Amino acid sequence: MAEKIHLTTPVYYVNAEPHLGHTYTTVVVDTLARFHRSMGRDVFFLTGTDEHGDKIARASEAKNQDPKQYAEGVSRIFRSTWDTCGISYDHFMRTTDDYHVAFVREVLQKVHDAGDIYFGEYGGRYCVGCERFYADRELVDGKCPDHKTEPEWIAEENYFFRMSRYQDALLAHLEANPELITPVGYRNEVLGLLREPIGDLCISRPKSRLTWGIELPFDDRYVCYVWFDALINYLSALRHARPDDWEAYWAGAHHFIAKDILKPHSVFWPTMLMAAGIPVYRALHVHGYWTMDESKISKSLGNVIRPLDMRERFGMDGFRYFMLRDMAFGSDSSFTEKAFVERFNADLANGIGNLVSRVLSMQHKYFEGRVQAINEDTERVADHTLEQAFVEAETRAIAALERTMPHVALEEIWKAVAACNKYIVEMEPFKLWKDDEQKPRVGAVLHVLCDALRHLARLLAPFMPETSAKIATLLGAEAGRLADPAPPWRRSFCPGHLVGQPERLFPRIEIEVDEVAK
Ligand code: ME8
Repeated sequence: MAEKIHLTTPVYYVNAEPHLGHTYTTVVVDTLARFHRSMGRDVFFLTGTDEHGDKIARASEAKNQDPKQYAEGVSRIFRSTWDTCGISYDHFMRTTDDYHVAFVREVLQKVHDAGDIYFGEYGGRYCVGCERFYADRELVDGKCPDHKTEPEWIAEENYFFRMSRYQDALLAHLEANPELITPVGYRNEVLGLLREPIGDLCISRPKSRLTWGIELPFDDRYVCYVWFDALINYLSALRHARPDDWEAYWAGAHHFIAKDILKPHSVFWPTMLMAAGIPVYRALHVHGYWTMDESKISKSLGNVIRPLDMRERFGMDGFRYFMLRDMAFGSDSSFTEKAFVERFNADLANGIGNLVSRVLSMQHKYFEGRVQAINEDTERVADHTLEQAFVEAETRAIAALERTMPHVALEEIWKAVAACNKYIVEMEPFKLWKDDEQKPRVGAVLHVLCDALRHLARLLAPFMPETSAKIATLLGAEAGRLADPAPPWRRSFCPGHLVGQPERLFPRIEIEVDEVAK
């Protein structure tokens, strides 16, 4: 039976529309979902929206709307953005969905019955942007490091989850599972957090202060803290959509987040799971921030890049390529239009775009678009060297994707693109064509190049699905699956096969550097 795997993005807050940061996480998970499917694995790709809590209540007030109606509107924008961008999610969940609300209450009751939830008083500094209390040592000049605002002092009676009870078990679990949190820098950060007492977690908000939340099943004067509610989405949606075999998917649960929400995912969530008697997720993959002018791109700071604008201006695949290639998964990356345009022109317009159109042009110019035969007389060692470059690129790209390093996978694939260009320069088909006796060799060179393009389409499929399909269509060939055994790509065309007319896949972006450098 196919291996089951559950891939998740965070559920995004509906206090504003999707930007580059959300799009990056979603596109990484989409790329991996396509990759795992191509390896024959059974994927459940979950995304959605986080709709309760102070932050949303305040955002809806500012718009003079009731929170339900407000959340509905923005959630729809997230969903339709992902649809327009071609994101291949299997389920879009909303934390206001009935099945989720019911399951959160079930978990709360279970943990309460087990004695892990108690009533007490607490005062602390609370950042509404982050929806969490901050310890003084976590603040920078008395302000939240992300939102650059001073947290409010809040003191009240509340319910608490006995998180501290699971601290030792969490540490032991992390030590026994070196791949639980990657890249390793974030694992070390969590090990650091676990060296200090983690304390207990306040999991309620009195209705006198906030009504927009899930009511506690054991005290109707309170609603559930939004993080306790939101984290459970990863399970509630899976159980709802895959009721018969959710446990098999859960055993392969991989969460993808940025470092802003490391603590809730690495400390709150696994201890909640332990208290509920559910195994901890398989892996947490943490990436860095997209920044602009040194600041994190965020809705509250207003320095926003909209995915639909980028798609409209440069095409979705160009935008996907830039995000996946430019950010080393785990590190921060700064976004400038200049960097975008330079990479687009170098790697896409001059890189694969040019390669595809060159090969198809020569095929049409010399052979009226018909692929020629290769035989012992027309075959050369260089053909095998090029084949080898693709076999290596594939092996390395697969290994990089298995380790959640899409930037490395693309780097490897572009080495194969470079190998094609080198092959053309060395074979000099335009010169050979002048010698009648060499014409069959020109046919063989172009056949090898068409095979290479077909293979390139296969390799690009998870990263740039439209481009992959386009190249395959131009070649009149199926892109095929990445994990096809022993790439059957050499001499894959019958002699006489007609390929399409050359097209410019990625027209160069002509914008003055000064204009885009802003
Ligand atoms: O935190 N760079 O939702 P959110 C990279 N609802 N990624 C970024 C980013 C940036 N500048 N800005 C946002 C929440 N992201 C909670 C999550 S999950 C149970 C609850 C991405 O709308 C990144 O994935 O603030 C980050 O972790 C997430 O959006 C935060 O989205």
